[in-house]
Amino acid sequence: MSTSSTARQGLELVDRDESGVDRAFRADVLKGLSQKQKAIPARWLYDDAGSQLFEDITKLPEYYPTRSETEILQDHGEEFAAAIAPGCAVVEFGSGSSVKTPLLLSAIAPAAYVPLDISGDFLRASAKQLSAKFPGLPVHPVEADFMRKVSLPDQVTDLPKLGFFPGSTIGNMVARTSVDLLRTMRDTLGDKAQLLIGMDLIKDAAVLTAAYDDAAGVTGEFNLNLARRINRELDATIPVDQLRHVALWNDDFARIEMHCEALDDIEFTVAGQQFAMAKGDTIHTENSHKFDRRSGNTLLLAGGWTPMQRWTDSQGRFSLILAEASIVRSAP
Ligand code: AVJ
Repeated sequence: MSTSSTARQGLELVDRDESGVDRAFRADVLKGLSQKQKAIPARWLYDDAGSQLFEDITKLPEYYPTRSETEILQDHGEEFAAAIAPGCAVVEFGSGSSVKTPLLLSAIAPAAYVPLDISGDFLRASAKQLSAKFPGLPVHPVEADFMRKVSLPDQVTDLPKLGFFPGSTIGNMVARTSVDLLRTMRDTLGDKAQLLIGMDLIKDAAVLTAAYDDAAGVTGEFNLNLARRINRELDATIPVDQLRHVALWNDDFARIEMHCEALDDIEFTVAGQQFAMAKGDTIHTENSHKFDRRSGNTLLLAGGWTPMQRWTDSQGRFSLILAEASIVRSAP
């Protein structure tokens, strides 16, 4: 897993230069700010401050996805238990939430739980929480980048596998990347596996934009924290008070986009490089794709998964889909 240039910081796999700068972060930021439409991959939103702000977002009145998905997990436990292979290993892509994961584990009583996360710190913290709640359950955390094939612990080799990918995190990726990930998940889990995946649904644009531009301004802070992080970590001079948070609905691509918009003409440096934005220019910081029944099914099929069962919350805002790796061929 580790290469000669990969230093372990705490338990995190981060490649840092002599002065402690995350090389991948710097490369993504410099490349992204050099484009005509400035864009920085959304994964960099989640430093410690960003992860805390996202936690705060999940409690906002406007941000329905977490509550809607939790409602589904609460209300359909018996159906999950009937549809999911008994005695399976639940492999969660991401460290797991303290609310959603226990709901699933209680419902289906699996034989093992395998959280996968690139951040060793989050992984250890959530594995510890889980073990405390489920004392008899074997928990095998794996520190890994799940965008690549992960070799699962020997202890679960002979168990049926259920992948769990809640939160509509799949919606953060453009189609090509999400298809790559779904196929990689299939490689990781095996061709007899099942996958339980959350997908947020297309709905009234006002409801969507409110969820990503809340009245209390928490999502704005989350978005602008990326510029603050660049200033903190990359010796940069972005005038954050000259940027404003924008959330817009892109109907062609069925996604919410987050941008940081310049309130004036501005200039700044990042790691010694000069950048400029004219008033109204934006840095695109996140996509959050939304789905309907058909587009969700099509995405899963393109990624090598056959959708089998689907649940939505009482307000029809969010969906959980159970899919199987074995391809059901309905045409020659
Ligand atoms: C963590 C990707 C599920 O897209 O809804 C929330 C991130 N961004 N508010 C989402 C997010 C702004 C969130 N996900």
